[in-house]
Amino acid sequence: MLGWRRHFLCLATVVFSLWSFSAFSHAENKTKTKAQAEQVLPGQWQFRIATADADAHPEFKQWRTATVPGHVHTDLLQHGLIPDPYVGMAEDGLQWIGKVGWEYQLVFDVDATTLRRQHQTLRFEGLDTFAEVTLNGEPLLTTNNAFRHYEAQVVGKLRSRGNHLLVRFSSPIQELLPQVQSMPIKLAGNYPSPYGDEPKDAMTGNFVRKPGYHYGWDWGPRYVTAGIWRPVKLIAFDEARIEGVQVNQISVNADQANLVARAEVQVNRSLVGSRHGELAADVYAPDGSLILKAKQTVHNIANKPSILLEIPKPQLWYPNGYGKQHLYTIKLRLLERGKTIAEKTQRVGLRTVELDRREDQIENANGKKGQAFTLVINGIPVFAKGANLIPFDMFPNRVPVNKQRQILQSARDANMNMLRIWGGGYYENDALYEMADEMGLMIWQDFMFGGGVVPAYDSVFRANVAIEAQQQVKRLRHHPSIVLWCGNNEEETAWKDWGIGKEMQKANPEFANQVWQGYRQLFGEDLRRVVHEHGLGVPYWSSSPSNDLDEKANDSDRGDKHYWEVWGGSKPVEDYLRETPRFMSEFGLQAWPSLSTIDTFSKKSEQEIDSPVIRQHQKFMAGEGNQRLLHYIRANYGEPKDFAHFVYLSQVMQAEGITLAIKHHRASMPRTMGSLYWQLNDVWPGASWSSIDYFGNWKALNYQARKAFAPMIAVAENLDGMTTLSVVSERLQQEQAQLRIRTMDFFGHVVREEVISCTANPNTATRIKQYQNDELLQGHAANKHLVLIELLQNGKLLSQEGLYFVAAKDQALPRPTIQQRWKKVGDHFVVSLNSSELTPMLALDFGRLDVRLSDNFVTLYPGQTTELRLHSKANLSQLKKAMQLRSMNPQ
Ligand code: BMA
Repeated sequence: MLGWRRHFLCLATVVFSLWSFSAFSHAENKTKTKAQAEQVLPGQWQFRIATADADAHPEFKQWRTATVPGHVHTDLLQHGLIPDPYVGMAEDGLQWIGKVGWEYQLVFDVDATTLRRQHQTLRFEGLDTFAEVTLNGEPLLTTNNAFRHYEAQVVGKLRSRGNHLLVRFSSPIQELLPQVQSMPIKLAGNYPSPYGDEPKDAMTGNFVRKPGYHYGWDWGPRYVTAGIWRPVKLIAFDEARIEGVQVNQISVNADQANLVARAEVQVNRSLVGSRHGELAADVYAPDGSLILKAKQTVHNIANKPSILLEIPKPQLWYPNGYGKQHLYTIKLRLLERGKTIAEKTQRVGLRTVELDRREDQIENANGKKGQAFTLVINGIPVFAKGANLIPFDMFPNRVPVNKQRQILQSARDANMNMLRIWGGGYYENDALYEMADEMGLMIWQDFMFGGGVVPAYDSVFRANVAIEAQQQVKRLRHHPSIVLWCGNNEEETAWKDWGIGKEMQKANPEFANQVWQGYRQLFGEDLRRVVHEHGLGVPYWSSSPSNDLDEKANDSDRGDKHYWEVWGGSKPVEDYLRETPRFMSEFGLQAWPSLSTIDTFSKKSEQEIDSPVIRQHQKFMAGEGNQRLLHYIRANYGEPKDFAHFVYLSQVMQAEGITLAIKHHRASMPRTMGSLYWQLNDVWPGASWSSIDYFGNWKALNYQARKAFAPMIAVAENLDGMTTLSVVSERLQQEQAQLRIRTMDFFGHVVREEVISCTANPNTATRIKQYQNDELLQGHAANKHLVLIELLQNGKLLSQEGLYFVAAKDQALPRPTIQQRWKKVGDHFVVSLNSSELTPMLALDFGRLDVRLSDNFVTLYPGQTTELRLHSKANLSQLKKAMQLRSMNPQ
């Protein structure tokens, strides 16, 4: 059968993780009042292989301690029962884990107060995936969706000592295989397993509500894991519990915010009826001060009571770069006869969000008009600058909260204001969204679809998804960072543009029709309805890329666009300048991570472009991705001298290619209103499109993206012999600035200089001037000159860009003499670098030393001094000794 993807997954591999294990890192919301209690189940979990599979794997028969929340792979690893899934060649040998069942058990006690409560619920916040749960030998739950939480009433079922909770997971592959194999026509899956654990023509991953990337992706290994991956809680109360707070922002402007806060109350069944009470609200300002107290009589507390809150002169939440990230806290209390019977606190950010999709007058190169795709926050059309976020690990529970923070902070530091949480992973934990709120990173949130055609024609499947969607939207709805909910990743374009729909139509038109109607029902209606009902006004978009079920799915004039002609289609990077969509939500180029990261999974002797270990950490087209990398490296930079040079050039190529596109997108404002490259982070150490590797190290791209995403920049686009100069500004008022344009040789001799005073229009791009390249070069040798374009404001350098007229491999770069001066300033070092010869993309590498650099992959323009700050525990002589320099110049 024809594959779902443009390219196939290859073999896979292994490495060890430097990030420490941690239990569910985010602080649990443990509430305990007189009236209600919520606690993570106490005690030591254990695990073992399922009885039915024990004979084949007797060494896993005995109960061993387990980490909950966690995953079976990490439990096995912790006991030293399997090799590290990221190290060596472990991947093939570990596929059996996904083919067998696993059991988890806990013996726990319950305190007397909880046992006396009239209402007791066990809440499973995440079971991955097909599980049967028993409590004290009695069936409690059956589950089939890793993205849902499940609750079971346990009044009368608990005892004070020795409760036995047993969770039995069956293999998701075994569970679904018979059903999939019996289908006369299969639904196209995503990446077939190269390991034989599942037939290539009967992929099951698209039939299950479980993270799609567990089944392998083109940037990660295949580990079909299982486990209790979110906490298990015991919730107890007597009269009532506020399950959720819903804060509707009725109107928000500079003068006043009108909010309606609603308590979603769960009342003890025996007490349902018209019970009178009061709803009280306390509102705390972003600085923590109590600014409003309100109270209201309630005639029936079970009836979702609500209260109007008016906040004068509200402090709004803004995306990074547009203002502060103010956050209010609202505490709701339910009172009966003056006594608090339930309470809940909710943090909110006040902001308005719209998706402007007006037909407009903006024409494409052929004069055709289109339709906007612009996020408007607090009335400001915001150009979305950012990247796509993938899972941080194959095993989410071992991701420490500081790793999430470091990666999000890196996005913010790179001047990003948006991340797209892509649909092949999982809905992130609360901690991540809280960080995004605090950092002003808008979130484009996909629903978790993106791993093949789903059986949406099946109403049982759709009902399952509807519950999942409702739970997730309700959990996440108050995060001001979430500005868009999107149905799926690439499912519509796969159907319409990749031949999936046409093939099925040929094979069985009736079934094809059913599949497509199911698609329309789920992504066009069901999910839209959930977001409409529970999403507090955040817009819904049926698929990325799409124009929300318009005729065409991946159109440059309407909707969002994934552009993979460069990389996927092997087109030259310059083609980025020919593609000007309304919103670019994916485009990418690969690069290898730094050698210190590669060292974690391969020996030096294995570090060859085509060695088995390196190929296994290159998931694009079964290891062939390195050939694609070479294609791009050779086109512009020539033949790499050795593996280390290949790694360096891959990063240079990625950084230059992606920032070329970013700058083009920004210079195309307001036609283009978003530039999200593929991808921000990594799931394991390997080659990928990421700008930050698995260990948090920045590749050249993250440094360069920071410059390309700076609030005000000059952009020079060189295409077909012409250079177009623009200034892009996201400032909301008009700005005056100067452009200094100097043509110089590689030793800094200026042959042409021009200074232009310019006006940068607010929050858009302003076209300044167009040149024939000859005019800039004035007859001087193209391989020996560059144009240095600098944007200055009141003497301050805002952006600097070197424009070249021939490919790097054809430039006559001199051998540089780089001067270094070191000094210690407070807790860090400063190194000043300069050279009288042009030194492009100078990389400082400190090997295994842990060094945080303020910048890297810098270009030393002739005679100009660049200062870099270094934070490290190493001393000066260690730093100097470890430092290796590499640039584009001949060495
Ligand atoms: C995009 C994504 C991913 C994939 C990436 C690189 O389209 O949606 O599915 O990893 O391409 O091929």
